[in-house]
Amino acid sequence: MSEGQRGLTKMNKNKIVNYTTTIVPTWCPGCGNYLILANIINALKQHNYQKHNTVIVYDIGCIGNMADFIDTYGIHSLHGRCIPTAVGVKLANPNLDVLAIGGDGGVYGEGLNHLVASARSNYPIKVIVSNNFLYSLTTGQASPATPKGTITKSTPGGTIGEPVNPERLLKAVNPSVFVKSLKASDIPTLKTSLDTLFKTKGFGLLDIEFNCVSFGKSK
Ligand SMILES: Cc1ncc(C[n+]2csc(CCOP(=O)(O)OP(=O)(O)O)c2C)c(N)n1
Ligand code: SF4
Ligand SMILES: [Mg+2]
Repeated sequence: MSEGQRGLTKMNKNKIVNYTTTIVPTWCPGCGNYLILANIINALKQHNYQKHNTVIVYDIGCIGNMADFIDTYGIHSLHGRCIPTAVGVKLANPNLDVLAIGGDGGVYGEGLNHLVASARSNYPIKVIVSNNFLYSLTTGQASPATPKGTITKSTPGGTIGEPVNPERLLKAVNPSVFVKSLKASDIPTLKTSLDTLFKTKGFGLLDIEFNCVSFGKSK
């Protein structure tokens, strides 16, 4: 590392970096994504992530809109494709800090095989799932995370299959990865789990659950 680079690193450590943009989120009032956003920004600060060295790849959906609210490098990718895009970024430049942020529909549905493949290969990316148990941006169809028997617009007779369990799934394909499911409203656990995720050297996934206040069962 050159003298100049060392100076830059020292300077960044000593100042509080503001990771927020000026764009106001349009999520519904009370949406759990606000909690997830605030705590990701805290984790970026606490772990001294540098904007020029951080790439966040977003999936599609309500959660994908987070691409507008965090001021690092970012890619708003395709539905189900945040993980392979993030893996590609990391392989192209292993020095970058790379996160993938998606919904349950994208990560456990359209992108499930990408999730399994990247966990098996232990690619060093951090995956954060905003799990609202539904396809919410498209107004509330069932996703692979929807609890069995739930009546939705796309399942008038109730969902048939068991929901994907990310902890059991990923531990089965690679016991060494960090994977944890938690409720977004459990703020102490959310903070400590994000801390663990950010310290994880290999592949890690945090599944953060909340009920969609507009299309979820709490309505
Ligand atoms: C390849 C592809 N398939 C389907 C869609 C339509 N689509 C847009 S958002 C969405 C649901 C997103 O659900 P989820 O990933 O859980 O995110 P949420 O909106 O719940 O945050 C779907 C099916 C799309 N944009 N691209
Ligand atoms: S539809 Fe649901 S997930 Fe989407 S912004 Fe509104 S409350 Fe949040
Ligand atoms: Mg969803």
